[in-house]
Amino acid sequence: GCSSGNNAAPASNSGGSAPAQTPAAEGSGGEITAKIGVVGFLSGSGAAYGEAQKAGLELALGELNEANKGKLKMELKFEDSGGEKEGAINAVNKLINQDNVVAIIGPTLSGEMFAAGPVANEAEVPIFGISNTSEGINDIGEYVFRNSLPESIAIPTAMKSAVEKKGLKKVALIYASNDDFSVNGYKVMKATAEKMGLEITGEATFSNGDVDFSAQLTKLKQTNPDALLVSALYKEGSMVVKKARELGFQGTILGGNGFNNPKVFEIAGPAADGLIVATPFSPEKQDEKVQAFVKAFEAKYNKKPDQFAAQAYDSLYIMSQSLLGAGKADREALRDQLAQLKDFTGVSGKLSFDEKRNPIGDAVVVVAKDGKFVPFE
Ligand code: 1QQ
Repeated sequence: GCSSGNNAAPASNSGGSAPAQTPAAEGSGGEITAKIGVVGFLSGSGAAYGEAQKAGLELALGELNEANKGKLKMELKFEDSGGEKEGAINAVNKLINQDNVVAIIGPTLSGEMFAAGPVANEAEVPIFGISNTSEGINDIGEYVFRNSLPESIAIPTAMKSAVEKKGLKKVALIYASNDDFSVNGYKVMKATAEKMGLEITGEATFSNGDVDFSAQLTKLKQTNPDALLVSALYKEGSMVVKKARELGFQGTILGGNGFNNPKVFEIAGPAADGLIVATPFSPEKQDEKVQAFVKAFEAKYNKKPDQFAAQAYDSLYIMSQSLLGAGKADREALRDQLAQLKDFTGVSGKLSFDEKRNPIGDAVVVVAKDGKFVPFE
């Protein structure tokens, strides 16, 4: 089911309504049509991540197609990966071979990107991770990009802040051992603890899909840590937080990027209070661009955007800027434009890439309080 013709050929007036005597003039150009695929965790245990990403992308799409009228029209084709590597691979294959997209945004999880990124890279289709925070994502290849702030920046920022303000000395770690993102976060937590001279009192693992964490948490609590470091996606992570409090753990709880979603408050309830996380995005930030985004998001969806929505939103602005720079919907030209991205300022902060296309950006540290994240100070 391949479409005919060259991949991602510059699409000009293919609708047939344009008068034949006015081909795209050189220099001024016709309207570029760009079909972009999106692979999201849209169903299953992490569906709130994918939903937030879809919401952010659709908001940006409306704004950009309006602003770019006559120059660029973007289309989004969403595919649900279910948060599975296999699902992500299938989605990427379909978007490339059947839908002939010029680029792909997603997939949601680092593990999915590790599985599906090579497929896009080999096909020379730019693939842009908006929530892939693990180390090694960019090593997949030169068609792989991300604006996701790596855990290697976010977690140390949160830990330093927590150690400083809470005087932590002893920490225990718990993480999902069957999820690439969670394993990477755990490694960063452990390395950071060692670097900071913290004592590690214990370690425990669970699997995504687990619902009972009492055995692990009972054991860890007995090691008497000042803080529990949790590397997990929101569903399991929130249940871990809730159970730890139920078991009477009163110390600090600190988590990774997986907690940056409002589902945490739904699942953990008041037990979420005090949870410390680092994020590149806060809807509270007193910044014109951020507040305009929050306002537009709230008007459209009747809720505040989270980090996943914000990074998705930014990614389409980056695509727009890069496609306009390329002057055509061409995969290679788009890749080159993306690689040149410098000092892009989005709602999730300033973004530029290092020589390996790793994002460089800042994290803010937030703490859960009464059903939302507020600055940790
Ligand atoms: C990753 C993440 C997750 C929290 C995305 C939902 O950061 O998989 O890299």
